[in-house]
Amino acid sequence: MTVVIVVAALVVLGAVLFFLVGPPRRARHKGPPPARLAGFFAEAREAPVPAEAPLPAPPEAPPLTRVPGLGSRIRALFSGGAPTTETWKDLEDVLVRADVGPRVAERIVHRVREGFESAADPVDVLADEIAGALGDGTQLHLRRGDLTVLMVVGVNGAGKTTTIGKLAAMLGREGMKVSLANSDTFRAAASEQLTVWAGRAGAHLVSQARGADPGAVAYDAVQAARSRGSDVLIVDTAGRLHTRQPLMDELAKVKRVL
Ligand SMILES: Nc1nc2c(ncn2[C@@H]2O[C@H](COP(=O)(O)OP(=O)(O)O)[C@@H](O)[C@H]2O)c(=O)[nH]1
Ligand SMILES: [Mg+2]
Repeated sequence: MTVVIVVAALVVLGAVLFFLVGPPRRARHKGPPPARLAGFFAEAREAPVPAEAPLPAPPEAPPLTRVPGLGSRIRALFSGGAPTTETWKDLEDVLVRADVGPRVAERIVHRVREGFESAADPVDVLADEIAGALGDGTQLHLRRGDLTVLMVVGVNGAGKTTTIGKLAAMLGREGMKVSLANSDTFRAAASEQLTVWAGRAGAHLVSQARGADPGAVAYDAVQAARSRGSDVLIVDTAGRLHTRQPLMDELAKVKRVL
């Protein structure tokens, strides 16, 4: 009871004060700043802007050194006159370092050694032998007037995307209409990389956001390639090791979808 009376009294007192004094004032200023502040602003505007301190010079970059290509390394081996046993061993070593399997490297060097004449360019001789070692199984078996789909698979960094760029350029030069599909939806910037290659080769690209289903990209790409009347569709895939079964199953799915 006492509490109710006290609360009622406080409410009445508050209402009376409100009518007598008005609402509480807020410390808000409208209009121009008071004279002392105006002087401060004027001074600040006229003060010279301090010159920017010069940035410290960037550290000296080390000079770019060009790694000699395979051809120049091989010519260097043969520059000292007639090849010795050491030269042939070094040549085998150069090939193995360039990812040629040891057995194939040995076979190639053996063949080059057999037919080598001192006047010949070792790089030309080697190129012929390597082409021979690759065999004739590189026909693309394209079906003219119909869509041929090439699906490119392999381990990471093997050169799938780069090779697709080269294939697209080559087929384009042969007068074929080429479409590319980016079913590598895993690697960062894979789409950007293939976009650059498609642009260079004048090919049409089908791509989706990173993380999309690679099978869905492949499906869309076939539809798009058909409706554009493309002769060839080259499908890029994310690199994987053949020992990773779930990743191999994913490839099998993309192939089924295609
Ligand atoms: N020198 C050289 N580098 C290559 C060749 N093919 C690919 N590369 C490089 O190898 C790296 C991996 O190639 P990429 O095509 O992205 O491999 P992917 O992961 O199989 O698609 C890139 O830096 C390419 O520039 C080639 O024929 N010669
Ligand atoms: Mg790639």
